[in-house]
Formats: sequence, structure tokens, C-alpha cells
Amino acid sequence: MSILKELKAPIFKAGGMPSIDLESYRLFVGGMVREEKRFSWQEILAMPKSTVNCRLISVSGWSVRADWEGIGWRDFLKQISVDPKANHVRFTSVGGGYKTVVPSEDLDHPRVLLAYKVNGEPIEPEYGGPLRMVIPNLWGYKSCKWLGRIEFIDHMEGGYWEDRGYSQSGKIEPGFTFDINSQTRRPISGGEVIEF
Ligand SMILES: Nc1nc2c(c(=O)[nH]1)N[C@H]1C(S)=C(S)[C@@H](COP(=O)(O)O)O[C@H]1N2
Ligand SMILES: [Mo]
Repeated sequence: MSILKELKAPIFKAGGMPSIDLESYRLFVGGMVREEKRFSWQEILAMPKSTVNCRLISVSGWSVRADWEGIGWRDFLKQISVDPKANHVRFTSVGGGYKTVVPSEDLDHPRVLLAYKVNGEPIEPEYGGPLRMVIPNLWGYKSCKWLGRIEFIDHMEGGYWEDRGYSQSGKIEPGFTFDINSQTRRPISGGEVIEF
């Protein structure tokens, strides 16, 4: 059982939870790129691996720290030839039920990951497996689960939660979070949470 399930991390299924078969799974990469790509699961596993320890922090008031394993965003970018005029990235779930757009500069961060494991175990389907984004420097709604499409674009646009009133920037604001690791409510000062 993953740490997320053990700690009973809340599960969000906005846009529906797709069922994904690894044999036929393809991660589509397109938009402003020289060449579109469709990566198979084998190809994803063959990419450079990283593990990062970070806190995923939901605007709805809880957060969880874990070791996430997958492909660092900067390593992922090395496999694609992106048009330098692209400055945002659209992430869409398999089947298209959920989407969110992130400025490229926020992704250029050492702890941004395309993740397939958490604390050494495959990410369970309800927590976004087989592949999800982990973007610890922005609110959790920017970390798309069941990642199906990555598109490079040259503008900001809405997404599932952004169209329902949450900020398009996704910047973590000062306030409080319920830390589910320690089961305590703690103040946060805005931006990535590194102090606990
Ligand atoms: N496809 C999809 N991705 C999603 C969501 C969702 O509902 N659907 N919820 C987002 C929100 S609001 C948060 S806080 C995190 C929560 O991750 P968890 O459901 O694994 O705890 O996933 C984000 N990614
Ligand atoms: Mo969230």
C-alpha cells in the first residue's frame, strides 16, 4: 500500500478517473514541438530516473510529503525539441476530463517530476497512476493525474479548477495547511513548502 493510501490522503477525481492499460498506454507530446511524440510505457521507464522529496499541497487545505520517483522535468525536456516561443505547458488527463496549464518557468525547477512511484511503490490508480505530474511549487491542482497529453503552447488558458474560480497562476499563498504526515495544522508562508 502506498504512503498516500496509508495516510488516507484525500482522492480527487475531477473529470472522472480513466482506466488505463499499460500495454496500450501512450503519453502524447505535441503542440509547439518539432516532432510530436507518443511514448510507450517501456520508453517512459527507460528515461532517466530521479527521486525527489517534496510536499504536495492542496488549495483545499491539506498537504503530504513523500518521495516521488519518475522523470525530472528538465530531463524530460531533453527528449523533445520545443519551439523557443512556447512559454506554457498544457497537461491533460487520459480521456481529456481534466486539464491545467502551467507557465514553463514554474516547471523549470529541480523538484518537478513526471512521477510513477511514491515511497518506492507504483502510484495507485486513484492517486494518479500510472503517471502523474508532481509540481511542489504550485497548488496541487496544477499536478495533473493520469497524465495523457503534454502540449507546449504560447499562452495561459483555463483548466478544470481554474475555470471554477481558482487562480491560473496556481501560486501557493500564505495561510494554513493540514499536514497529513504529522496530523497537525501548520502555517505556510507562500510558495513551495520546504520547512516541514
Ligand atoms: N486528473 C486529475 N488530476 C488532478 C485532480 C483531479 O481531480 N483530476 N485533482 C488535483 C488536485 S486539486 C490535487 S490537490 C491533487 C491531489 O492529488 P491526490 O488526489 O492524489 O491526493 O491532484 C490534482 N490533479
Ligand atoms: Mo487540491
